[in-house]
Amino acid sequence: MARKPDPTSPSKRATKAGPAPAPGESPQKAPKLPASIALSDSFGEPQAAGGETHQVAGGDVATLTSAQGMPIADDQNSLKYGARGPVLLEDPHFREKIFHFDHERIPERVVHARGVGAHGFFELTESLADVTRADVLQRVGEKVPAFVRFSTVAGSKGSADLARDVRGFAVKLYTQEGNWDIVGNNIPVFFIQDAIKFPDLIHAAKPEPDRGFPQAQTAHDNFWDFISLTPESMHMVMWIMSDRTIPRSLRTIEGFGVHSFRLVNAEGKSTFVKFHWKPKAALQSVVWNEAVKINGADPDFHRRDLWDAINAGDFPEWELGVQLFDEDFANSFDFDILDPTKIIPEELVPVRIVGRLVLDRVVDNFFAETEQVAFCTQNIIPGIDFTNDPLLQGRNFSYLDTQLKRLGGPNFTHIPINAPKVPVANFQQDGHMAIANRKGRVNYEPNSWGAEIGGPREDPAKGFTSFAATEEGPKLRLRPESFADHYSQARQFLVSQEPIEQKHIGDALVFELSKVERPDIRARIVSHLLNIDAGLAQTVADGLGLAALPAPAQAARPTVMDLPVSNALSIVRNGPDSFQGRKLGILLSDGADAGLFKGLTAALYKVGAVFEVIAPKIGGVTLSDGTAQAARHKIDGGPSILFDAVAVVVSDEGAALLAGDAAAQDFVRDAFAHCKYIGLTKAAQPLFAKAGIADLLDDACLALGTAKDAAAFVDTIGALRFWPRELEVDLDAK
Ligand code: HDE
Repeated sequence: MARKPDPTSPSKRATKAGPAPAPGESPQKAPKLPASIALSDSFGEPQAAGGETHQVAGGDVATLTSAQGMPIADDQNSLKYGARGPVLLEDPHFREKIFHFDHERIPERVVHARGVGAHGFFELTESLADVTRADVLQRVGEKVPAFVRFSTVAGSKGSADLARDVRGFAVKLYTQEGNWDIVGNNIPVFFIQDAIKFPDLIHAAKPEPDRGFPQAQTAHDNFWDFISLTPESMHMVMWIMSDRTIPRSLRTIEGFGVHSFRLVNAEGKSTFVKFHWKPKAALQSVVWNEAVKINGADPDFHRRDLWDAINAGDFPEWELGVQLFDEDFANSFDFDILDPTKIIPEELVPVRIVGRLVLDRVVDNFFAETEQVAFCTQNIIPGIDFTNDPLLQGRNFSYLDTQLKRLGGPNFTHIPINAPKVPVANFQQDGHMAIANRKGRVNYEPNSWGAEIGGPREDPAKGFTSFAATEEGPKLRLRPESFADHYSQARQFLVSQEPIEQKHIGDALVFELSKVERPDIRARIVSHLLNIDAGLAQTVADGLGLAALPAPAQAARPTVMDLPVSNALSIVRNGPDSFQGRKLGILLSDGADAGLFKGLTAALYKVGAVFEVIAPKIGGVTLSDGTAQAARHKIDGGPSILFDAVAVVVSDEGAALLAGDAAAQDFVRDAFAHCKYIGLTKAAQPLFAKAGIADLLDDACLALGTAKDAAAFVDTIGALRFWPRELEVDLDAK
C-alpha cells in the first residue's frame, strides 16, 4: 500500500536548502535580500495564507490573481501529494499559468519582424485644404496622436539592429476620420514593380530554405541570383548598397510612402502626391565595419537609442513633406508615376513641408503595442486615395490577410493600439476575441428601427468615396512599356553621391558578392552594373577579381539617360551640422584632468549632446581634483563603435595602464578606422602608439589640453565623419 503523504511532516531531504555543493565548491550562501522581500522558495511548510511572503512590505501592493481573478496564495509551488509526490492535474493555478505561457508566441511578421515602436503626435504646419478634404490636413496647429514602428525587413525578431537592410517606417495617425496608415520605408523605391513577385523576392532574401541561414543578410547566393535576374531592382540595389541601409540611428533616417497616392479635395479634384518624412536630426549613417561590430557589441543599438532619446526628452522629430503633381506632370515625366522603382527628383517637384511628427513616449509594453500594432496600406481616410501602382494594389490585399494570421482573427482592430480614437459604429460582429460587439437588437442595415435603435447610417457627405477614375482596357498579364527603363535612375542615384559614398556603394557590392559562391551570379550582377556606370562595374569586377568584364546585360530599354545630379539623394550632403543629439564616448582614467573633463561635458551640454564615460573599471575613476566620476562602461563593454566621436582624457599613469590593454587599443584604433573625430590629451600618446596609429593622426585628431580646446572640439565634431581619412586606412581605396 502506498504511504499516505503528510503535508505537515515533510521528509528531511525536502527541507535541505538547495542542492549539495559539488566537491571543491564552497556551499552556496543564500543571497542577502532586503528585509522586506521574502525568498521565493518555501521548504517543507505550506505557505502562509494570503501570500504575504511574496510581497514587498510597506506599500499597498495588489494581490496576485489568476486570469480569472482568483487570489493566489502560492505562486512558487505546484500542488503535490506530499513534498516529493507527483504534481496534481487538479492544480488550476499551475495549469492556467503554464497554458498561458505555452501560448505566448504569435507568428512573427513574415517581413519586418524586428521592430521598435513609439508614440507621439502629428501636427499640421501648413494647410492642404486646397488639395484634400482629409480633416487632419486642414487646420494649421491641429495635432493627432501617432504611433510609429521602425523595422528591418529580412531578419527575424531576434536579429541584430544593424543588419544591412531597408528600414520600415510605418506611421499610424489616429485622425478624427479614423486611422490613416502610411506604411513606408527609408528608401523611396522598391525592388519589384508588381506585387506578384513579392513572395519570390522575400524568399530569396530570407535564410536559404535547406540550411536556415544566413540570418538578416542579403549577402548570399539566393538573393543575388534573384536580383541578377530581376533588372527592375537595379535602382533599389544602388540604394541598398549605399549607407542608407546602415543608419546611425532611427532618428536619422528619412521615410517615404514610396507609391504615388492621390489627394482628393472637396470638389472631387485629384492631385497626385508622394509622402516624405525628413528627419530633424539630419541623415547619418555608420560605416560597414562599424555596423558589423555594433551588431556584436549591442544588437539593440537602434532600439536602445530610440528608447534613450525619448526618455531623455530629446524627442525624435520628422517633417512631413509632400510632392504634389498633376496629370500634366505625370504625362510629361520621363518615367511612369505608377512605377514604384522610380522617384520623382525633388529638383523636379519640390518637397513641400506641411507638418511634423514627434515621438515623445515609449511604449508601456512591447508586445501589446509594438508587436500587436497592425498597419494596413488600405487604411486611408476621406480625401486620400490610391493610384494604380500595381505594388500598392497588391499591398492593399496583403496587409489585412497578414494581420488575420498574425493576430488570430478579424477583431484585431479591438486591440487598443489598433483601435481608432473615434467611435466605431457598424454592424460587424462576433469572430475570435470580439470585445466591442454592438448593443441592442439590430445587427443589419438598412433597417427600419429608426436612428436610435437602428444604429448608424451611411453619410454620403462625410463618408469616404473613391476617386472616380476612368479605367478601361483588355484583361492582360502585361507590364507597361513605360516601366521599362531600369537603369537611368540607378545611374542618377550613383552620380548624385559624393565620391566617398560612391566608394561605399562599390565596397558594399564587392563585400556582398564576395559571399556569393557561384561566379556566374557575381558576373551577372556586374553585367547590370555596366548599364549603370562603367567605372562602378570595373571597380566591382576588380574587387571580385573577375578575369574579364562580362557583356552588359540585355536591357528592355537599352538607352540609359544621363539625368541631372539630385543633391537630395546624398547622405553626406544632407548630414548634420552640429553635435546636437549625438553621443561622445569619453575614455577616462584615474588622475584625468578634471577641468578638461568638466569643460568637455559643459560644451556638450551646451549643444544638446550626450556623453558616456568609459573607464578601466565600472566603478569609475578619481579625477585629478579628487572627485569621483562614475563610468557607464568598462572598457571592453564600451567600444568606440557605440559613439559618434570619442575623447581620450587620461593621465600619464592611465595611458600607461591602458596602452597594455587590447580593448583600449581597439577603442582608439576603431575610432580612427571609422573616420571618427578623436580628441586626445597629450598623455594619451602611448595608447595611440601601442594601437599603431600615433604616426597617422590627422586634422580630425584634436589635442585636448584646456576647457577652451574642449569647446572647439565639440564645435568641430558636428560634421558626420572625417572622410578623407578613409583613403588612408582602406586598401580598397588605394
Ligand atoms: Fe510590406 N508587408 N509588402 N512593404 N511592409 C508587411 O504586413 C507586402 C512593401 C512595409 O511595422 C506585412 O503586418 C507586399 C513596400 C512595412 O508592422 C505584409 C508587398 C513597402 C511593414 C507585407 C510589400 C513596405 C510591412 C508583413 C509588395 C514600403 C512593417 C507584416 C507588394 C513602401 C509594418 C505585416 C509594421 C509589412 C506585404 C512591399 C513597407 C506581409 C505584398 C513597397 C514598413 O503584409
